[in-house]
Amino acid sequence: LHRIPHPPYRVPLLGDVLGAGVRTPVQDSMRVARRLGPVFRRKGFGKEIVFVWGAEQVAELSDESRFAKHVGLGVANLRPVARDGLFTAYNHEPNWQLAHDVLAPGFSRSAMQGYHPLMLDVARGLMERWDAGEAAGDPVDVPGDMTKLTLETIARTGFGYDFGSFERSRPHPFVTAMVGTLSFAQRRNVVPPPLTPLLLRGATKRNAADTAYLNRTVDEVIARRREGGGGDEGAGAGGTGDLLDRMLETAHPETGERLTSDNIRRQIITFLIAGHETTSGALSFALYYLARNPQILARAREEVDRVWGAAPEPAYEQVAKLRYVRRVLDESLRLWPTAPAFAREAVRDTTLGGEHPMRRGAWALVLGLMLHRDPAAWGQDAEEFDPDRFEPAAVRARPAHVYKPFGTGARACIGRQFALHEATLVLGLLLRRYDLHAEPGYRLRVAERLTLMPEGFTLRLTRRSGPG
Ligand code: MNH
Repeated sequence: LHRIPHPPYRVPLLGDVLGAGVRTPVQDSMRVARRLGPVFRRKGFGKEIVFVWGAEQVAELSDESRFAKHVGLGVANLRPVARDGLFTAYNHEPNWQLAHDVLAPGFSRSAMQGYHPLMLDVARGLMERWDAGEAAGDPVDVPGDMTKLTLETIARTGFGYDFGSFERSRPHPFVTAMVGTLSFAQRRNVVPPPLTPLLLRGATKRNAADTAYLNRTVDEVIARRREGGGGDEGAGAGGTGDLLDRMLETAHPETGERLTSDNIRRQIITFLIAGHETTSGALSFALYYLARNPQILARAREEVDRVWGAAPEPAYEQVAKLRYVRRVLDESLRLWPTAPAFAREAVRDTTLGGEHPMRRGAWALVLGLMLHRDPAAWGQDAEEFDPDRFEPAAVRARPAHVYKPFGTGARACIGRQFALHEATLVLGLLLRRYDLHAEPGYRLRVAERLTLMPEGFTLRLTRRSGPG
């Protein structure tokens, strides 16, 4: 450990707090990373964290024979809410494999085809709202509205549940409670445990209320499905039903085991949380970059017009054909991976980069946000937004393991295709229908609440003349 560089001014107890913002720990780490290089450590309140972002070292940490997911920091702080749900389960917990196997078919191509009409329906709901607002000339709150959209999408496709987000002027209380538990989890990372009762007393109480509210909502979702019987308002297509049907009705194909009702509750909360914040941020950053780069926007829109033609609504197959729109998303997730870091632990004694010995169980945080900006992998212009980096030839020319917005290995994101289909569809629909006008004075500020989000980002939208 002593070989790993750390910031120069260390204060007893407080550690490397100088220059550390409580609200932006991830972005602070970017600055430290640039100063200290591909492997460094930071200490806060007695906790020492090793950060890794060099392409070579991350490639090693991606080797599943030596490393696995580590449930720590923000992920661990979600345990009280999500317990052994897919995202927060420890590798050794039997419910991980069980739930993974039961739910994996819910993310297959054919399942996605079933979700497509519902995703379209949710997007229509957003555009109706925006059309009405256009008449009034109101700018739209992009992250706020994207969050409504992605929450509605996962709730309706996954569980046949409608939060009515677009009909509300304020976020649904579920969202408020969820954001509450997320920010609480993040704040617990930066407050030393002995001081938690003192500094976070009110917050701890509020968190308990938030958690209770999340549980109640989820019980209601399950009760409605049980009352309603088959859940035929779910994804429908093919008769396989949605994620909730799968969890209630499917036994493991080999062992015959089923998920317990408490575990189903954990999975629903997990999917409602994991299934929308990050996608909402990805859409918001993509819209930010599109609005700022007229040539890129023109190219993306030209593709939408060409691929979708005069069809009133795109068919499932027409979404994956938006290759350039997809690259805009990939590039947005490169510069701002909305899940900016993930943790890896050694599964046996090993040495990282030939110089850092790690015992079994020792862990490090992969700072994807910086990996994605490593000039050694991405070139000297790594800080610039350029979707052409994701042209197939350019991708082939880069080393593996330099792009990890969805994590890595067995515990990588199960919702990746879901998120990409949803986000590409929505960007296509919006590009076809609206001209985007950014506030001239807006400078990107990134808010952190475990995930990243462009803060205070608004757009004025006008209906485009022509198709759409
Ligand atoms: Mn998602 C795991 C990023 C969308 C459900 N997700 C992960 C991980 C990352 C991630 C990174 C791995 C975390 C870790 O190693 O600790 N996820 C994203 C991003 C988007 C996203 C950037 C959108 C963009 N995720 C989604 C969607 C869903 C979803 C949509 C559900 C519909 N994600 C999950 C689940 C896991 C996960 C569940 C945990 C998988 C596992 O451990 O088996």
